[in-house]
Amino acid sequence: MNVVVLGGDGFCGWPTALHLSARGDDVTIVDNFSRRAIDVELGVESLTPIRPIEERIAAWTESASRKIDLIEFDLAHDYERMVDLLRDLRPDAVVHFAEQRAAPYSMRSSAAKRYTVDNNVSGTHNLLCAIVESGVDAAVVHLGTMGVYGYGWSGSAPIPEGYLSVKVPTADGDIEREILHPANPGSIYHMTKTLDQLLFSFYAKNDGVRITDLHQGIVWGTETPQTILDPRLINRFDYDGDYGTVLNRFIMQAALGHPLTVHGTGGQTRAFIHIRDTVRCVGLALDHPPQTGDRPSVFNQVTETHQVRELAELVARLTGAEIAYLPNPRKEAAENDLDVTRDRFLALGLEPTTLSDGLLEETYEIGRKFADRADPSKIIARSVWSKGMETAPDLMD
Ligand code: NAD
Ligand code: USQ
Repeated sequence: MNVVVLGGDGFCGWPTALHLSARGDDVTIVDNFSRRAIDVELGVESLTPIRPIEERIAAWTESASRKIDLIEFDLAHDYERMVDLLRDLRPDAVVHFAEQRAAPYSMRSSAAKRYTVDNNVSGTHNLLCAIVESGVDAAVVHLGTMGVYGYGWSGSAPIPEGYLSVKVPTADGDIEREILHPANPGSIYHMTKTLDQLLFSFYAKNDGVRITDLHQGIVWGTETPQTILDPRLINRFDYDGDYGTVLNRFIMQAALGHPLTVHGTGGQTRAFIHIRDTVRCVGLALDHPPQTGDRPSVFNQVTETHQVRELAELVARLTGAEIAYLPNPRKEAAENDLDVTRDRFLALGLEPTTLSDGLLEETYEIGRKFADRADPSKIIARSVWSKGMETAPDLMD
């Protein structure tokens, strides 16, 4: 399969590009390296020493005797480059990771809010519009988020895969319909993903674009069978207060001897998936695209759910770390139920990797190996959801 990976230099995009290349797909990465630029803006670096993209790609060719092509442009602003790329490469599919993906970053300032909306919504729209203009029938696989459903809206009712069955009252009795699950975003970032969903519905209906939207949970871990083949292939590991996600942060904090930073009571329940399963799921989605005229196909890309407090206790038990209960910089429910339907990937043969599979230790070892690269002053989350909200002081020099 000929596949373009938009955002292929990122945390999920890089290992996915390698996975697809390893299974025989012809891969072209597109990226504008905005994520690397945001690291510079925030004065932080990946915990792992990621190499420049050219060096990564050269190392892959040496390790696997496989070629990956690279094209640099900004999906949100270089529309003609996207049209030209589709016409030149005529890909079978485009995997779309190229968005600003951190909820705290999206809330840190007016500039970051506006950048996130502009980048994410324009990028997604440019891709869809370019597919129509080019006339190339490339299937789209987009990385969306579980956060489009929000947390706690439907209580303990299971969250369906994208569409909710409802009864619409009419004068002649109820009619049954399936609608997009109500959007209930908890940050500007999550809101952009709910806007993406509307763009997908329209372009599938109006232009017959074939779209799969993967509502992914929080990705943890860092390595995949391909990224461990050579140190130059190592994947990104974000740990800072804006980009670090909760489980990888707890594991890294334990490795550093930093208390585990639970926001509030830690009663928040979230969905998780290991990076090894992220790349497999994208491969499965590419192999099972919808037909022209179908509504967007939605998968919940999740393998397990956990409460934040329970994760902190697990990491503390395994490592002896202390737990710190801190003021929550976000506006979110202190406690929520989360029952996620995840039948579609299981039906396609996904064998889920779970926390119990020994990979916590693997991630902890990476945390220990690179602990001296961490800047403890970047750990506490300081982007607040509205002005004046309290944040914690640094807990370590
Ligand atoms: P990331 O920031 O590491 O990677 C995104 C990549 O896209 C970066 O390399 C960035 O430079 C590039 N990019 C951003 N805007 C671009 C543009 N306008 N033009 C070209 N390239 C651009 O993020 P990630 O963690 O790999 O996430 C990838 C996707 O998966 C995102 O859409 C995110 O919303 C989704 N997702 C991530 C997680 C997670 O836990 N990391 C969970 C659920 C969903
Ligand atoms: N949290 C802590 N302590 C921390 C960090 C986070 O208690 O040190 C809490 C947060 O308050 C939140 C939960 O952990 O309640 C999850 O936070 P997170 O930063 O791990 O995840 P989130 O902001 O939801 O975003 C991440 C990715 C995003 C993706 C999303 C999937 O950055 O790209 O869309 O996970 S989901 O959560 O399913 O919406």
